Amino acid sequence: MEKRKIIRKLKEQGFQIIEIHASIGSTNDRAMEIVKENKVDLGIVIAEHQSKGRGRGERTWETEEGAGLALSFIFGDIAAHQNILGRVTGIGALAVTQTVTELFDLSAKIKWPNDVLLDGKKFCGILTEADWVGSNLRSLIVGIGINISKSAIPKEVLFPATALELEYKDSISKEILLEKLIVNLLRVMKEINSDQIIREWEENLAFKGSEVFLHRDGSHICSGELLGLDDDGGIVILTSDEKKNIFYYGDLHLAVK
Ligand code: BT5
Repeated sequence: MEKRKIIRKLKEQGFQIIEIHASIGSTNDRAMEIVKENKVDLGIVIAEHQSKGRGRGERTWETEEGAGLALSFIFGDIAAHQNILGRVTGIGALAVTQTVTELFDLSAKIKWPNDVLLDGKKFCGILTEADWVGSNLRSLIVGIGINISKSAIPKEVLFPATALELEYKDSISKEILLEKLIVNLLRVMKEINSDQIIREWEENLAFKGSEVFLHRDGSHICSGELLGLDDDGGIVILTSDEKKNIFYYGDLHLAVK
C-alpha cells in the first residue's frame, strides 16, 4: 500500500494518530496501548498482517500477509455517549456493507452481532472494545478484519468463510477499499444516535424473518423467528409462545429445516 498517500488523506480527515504496519500482533491491542498513553479523539491503526489477531472472547482472527486487511479505529470524541455502545459494532458492519455495495456492487449482509457475509459466508469480522476509566467510557476501539483474497481464509473456521476477490471475481485495490471504508465509517458514526441508522442496519440484517437459534458459550439460549433489532442494537426473536425476546450477545445461527 502507498503509505504516504494514505497518511496524507487521513490527516485531512482529522485523524490525529495514524499507524500503518506491515505486520503487528493485533491492531486492537495497539490501539488500546495508544489510548492508555494519549487522549485521542480520532485515530487509526492499520496492518496487512496480524500475528495475534483477536476475535470475541478467546477466539482468534487471522490476517494473512498480503491477503487480508486489519484496521482499528479509535473514537474518543463520541465516547461520552455510553448509551451507543450496543450500536457500534453493527454500525461498523453497516459501513462495510455500504462500502462493498458502492465499490463492487456486492450485496453484503450483517450476521448479528459482528460478522459481514457475502453469499452467506463471512469475509469480515468486527471487534469493538472500550477503554474505561472507572465507570467512564474514555475511548472506543472498532477493529475490522477483512479477507481480501482467497489465501486469507483460514483452514478451520467456525462459520463458512470467503474473501472479497472470490465474490467479486476480480482483483481489488486495498487503497480504494480502505479509503471508501473510512469515509463510510466516519459518516455512520456521526449518525450513531439516529433511529434511521438502526433501521439501515436492520435492512441489511442476515436471516431476518427466518427461524434462527442463539447460542452463548456453547449453550442453546433461544429459538424462534428473527424479527429485527431493538434501539440498542439487540436482536429480537419471536418464540413459539408469541413472546418477543431481546438479546445483546451470543452467536446467531440459521435453524436447519
Ligand atoms: C470476529 O470475532 O469475527 C471479530 C474479528 C475482529 C478482527 C479485527 S482485525 C482488526 C482488529 N484487531 C484484532 O485483533 N481484531 C480486530 P468472532 O465473531 O469471535 O469470530 C472469530 C472466529 O472467526 C474464529 O474463531 C474463526 O472461526 C473465524 N475466523 C478467524 N479468522 C478468520 C478469517 N480471516 N476469515 C473468516 N473467519 C475467520
